[in-house]
Amino acid sequence: MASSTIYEATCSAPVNIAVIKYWGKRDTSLILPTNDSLSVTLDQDHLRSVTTARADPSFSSPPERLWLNGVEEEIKSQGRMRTCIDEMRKLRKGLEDKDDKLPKLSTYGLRICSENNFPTAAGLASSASGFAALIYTLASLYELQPAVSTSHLSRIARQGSGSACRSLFGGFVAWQGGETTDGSDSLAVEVAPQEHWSELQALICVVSDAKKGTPSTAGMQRTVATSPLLQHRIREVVPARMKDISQAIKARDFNRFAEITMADSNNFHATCLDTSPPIFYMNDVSRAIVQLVEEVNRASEEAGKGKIVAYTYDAGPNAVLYAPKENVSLVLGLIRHYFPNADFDDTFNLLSSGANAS
Ligand code: 2P0
Repeated sequence: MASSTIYEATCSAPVNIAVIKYWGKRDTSLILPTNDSLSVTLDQDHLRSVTTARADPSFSSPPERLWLNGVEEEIKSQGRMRTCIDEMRKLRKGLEDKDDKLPKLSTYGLRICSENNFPTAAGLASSASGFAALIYTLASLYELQPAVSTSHLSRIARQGSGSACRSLFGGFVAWQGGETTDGSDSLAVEVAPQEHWSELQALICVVSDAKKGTPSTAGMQRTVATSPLLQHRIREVVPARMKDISQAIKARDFNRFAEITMADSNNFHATCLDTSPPIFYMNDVSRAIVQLVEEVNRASEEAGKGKIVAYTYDAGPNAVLYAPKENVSLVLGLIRHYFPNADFDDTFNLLSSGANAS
């Protein structure tokens, strides 16, 4: 029967910034990590990917096409995008097999458009929000929820980009690395929703918007292959920190949260330096921000108060600062005072409630 129904969905997903870092894969094709990680999902108004997908039986040759920020991208046959689309189709087919009345969307072609509301070159995690938005949009188009849980969807987003699995949830999110070889237990879970600790805010200081020297995917496997320190990180450092930071988040204990966040950023960058040849992501400005934060915190602690602010750095020189709302104007003032010539995007972001339909 010919149908005039349009099958289309638009959803968005936010960026997440890890406080316990993912760095290393034990399986590079399924994207299974060498350690658990934990992140904070940022406010969607500032940093998000928005994806629209349409399914139509007339879409053919090729059945799927994709545009990223207005430019058409090839969907490679062995690529991550292909895997994500195929896995989502399988889930839809499962529903269609159980219910004869459902339109056979799993047999239709797809047109997908995705845009970021932030510059991809800013060194921010566009692959995380991008794949999370793709998976959430296809889940909405295929009406997979509630039959398929968000954690189940995160297993598929993970196969697009590891950190993407964490962007399906808002607030505080753990990626449980899992132990199986098929990846069935490698998924994201919510540690606490955004409302749990809404006073916590994030400031992104874009130190450089140049494209990073060593891409994460290649860099992390060089670390796996050559860094003795990574083995210590995987076995000793991360398991204890995952427990400690989860407790700090549940107790809204900023002092402990800040201590663990900064220690893990430094441990991650130490493993990069321990890689052969070494990988340098932070630069002189990044290190100056570390010194400023350490000094501000020391002065506050000497005055009998707790830490004011925490830093963390991903695979690039840009600083992400976390601070309770009451400290935000002080931190902004200090940053502007000590870096008067820097053109930082110093908007404080609220935390986000996760992927959602637009
Ligand atoms: C993280 N990063 O936990 C860590 C911290 C960068 C430093 O996840 O190969 O883009 O696509 O799984 O997720 C960056 O790595 O790598 C990353 P793939 P991804 O956020």
